[in-house]
Amino acid sequence: MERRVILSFSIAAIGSLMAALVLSSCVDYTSRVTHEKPNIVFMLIDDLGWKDVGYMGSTFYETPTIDRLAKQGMIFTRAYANAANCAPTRASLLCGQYTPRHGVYTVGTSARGRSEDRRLIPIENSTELDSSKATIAETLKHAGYTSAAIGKWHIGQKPEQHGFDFGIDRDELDIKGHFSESGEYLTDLLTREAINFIKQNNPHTTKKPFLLYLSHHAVHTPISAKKNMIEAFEKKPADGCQNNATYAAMIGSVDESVARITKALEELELDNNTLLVFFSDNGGHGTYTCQKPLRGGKGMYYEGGIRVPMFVRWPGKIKPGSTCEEPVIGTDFYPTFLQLGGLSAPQDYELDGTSILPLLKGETTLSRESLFWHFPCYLQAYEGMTDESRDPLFRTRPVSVIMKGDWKLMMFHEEWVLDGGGQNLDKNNSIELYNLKDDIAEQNNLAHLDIRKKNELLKELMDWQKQLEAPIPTNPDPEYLDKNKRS
Ligand SMILES: [Ca+2]
Repeated sequence: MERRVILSFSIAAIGSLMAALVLSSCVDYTSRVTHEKPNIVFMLIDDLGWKDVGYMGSTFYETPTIDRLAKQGMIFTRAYANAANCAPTRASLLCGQYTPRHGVYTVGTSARGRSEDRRLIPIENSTELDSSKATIAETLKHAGYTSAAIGKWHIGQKPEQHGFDFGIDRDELDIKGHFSESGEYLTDLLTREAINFIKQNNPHTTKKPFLLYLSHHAVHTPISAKKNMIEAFEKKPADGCQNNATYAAMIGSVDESVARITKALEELELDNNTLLVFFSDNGGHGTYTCQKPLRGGKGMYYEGGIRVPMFVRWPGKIKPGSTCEEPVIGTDFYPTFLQLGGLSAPQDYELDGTSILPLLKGETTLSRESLFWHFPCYLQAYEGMTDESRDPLFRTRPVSVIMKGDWKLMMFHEEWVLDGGGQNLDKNNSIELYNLKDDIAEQNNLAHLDIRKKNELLKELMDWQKQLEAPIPTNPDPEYLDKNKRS
């Protein structure tokens, strides 16, 4: 990859300056391709659960615009985040690689919870995406794209140091919780900034397509929303496990954001050449929402933690009212966007995803067979959590996962060590195997019943771990041993 050019700039001066800089260096290229390359608006919602939108079946939350746009495009029923919490999903999404390649496995420390409860020493976590990684923004520059990352970043450094032309992070704004000093709601503020970016980089003027990565802090904790919206939901009867009026109001503001962005695109006559992706970085928070029938929520590698709502809208290109049931994952966006930009895969940079463009054009399957997750860390349980972890202390312990068609195998490393690296034939239940088609709620572990399928998936998972040199936690935690000696 060519190294990126890092530019310092003031927000006010950027539009014309950047356009002039890039146009002067590659006028022929950009003028030739502007009309072929779509703009990309990627809306990433924080912690939005699989069932947290109307089109996925929620009746308590209200998302009229999201529902309408989803039905104008393609709804993905099996979209997955690359991890069950924020930072690793974002790192994978932006650099196009599975977690073992970049080492951002979790948020902060990999050793959450009490040391005496952790059987193994977890693998150390990187809290920053290494600058050697080429983000999608950096690579799309080669196709003439102008890019902005607005909102939650969460993977160290700044967006501008990772190839984005513009970046606006909450750290640069005077924000407490979800409100600015002047009382503006953060979701509204970020939307306003996003619309400013679109206007200042209008491709009709710049002759350059844009990538807008709008990464909302909603609906992450603290659960906090606009008063009038909360009051509207307080009057509404609960729907089973979805009943929090403030959380519903946060989702309502996300819907307003989608509406404002789409309206701006329409007013600027950009909507027909803009691909809009709606996605979440992990499953819903187990204390505030739920996504039944899926098991668990944020932080777990059961479906409730990693399966997320997703739709793609691209007027005139995607058949309205389409639904896609093929499993797709965050790392698929990178190669998809490369293809939209007319770029081939970089020669010396591994991409772990597969372009979903064939699906958007109406194919029903991809040639890719399996998806993988690797989380060699601990995440402590939440206070008051109602979801089904494996134990009351942790949302998850170290785990690796493979998904192949309807099958999903989870390898739990603590028990795997107890099983002598597989020598004890899964005596300690180190392996869980589910058929998601028959058992979407992951209630029936088939690891002891379908040995052939278990062995097939386990071998493929371990081959993948070797291929990516995924670090596996195997060293015992001395404090755990000490506690168990005493008791
Ligand atoms: Ca998140």
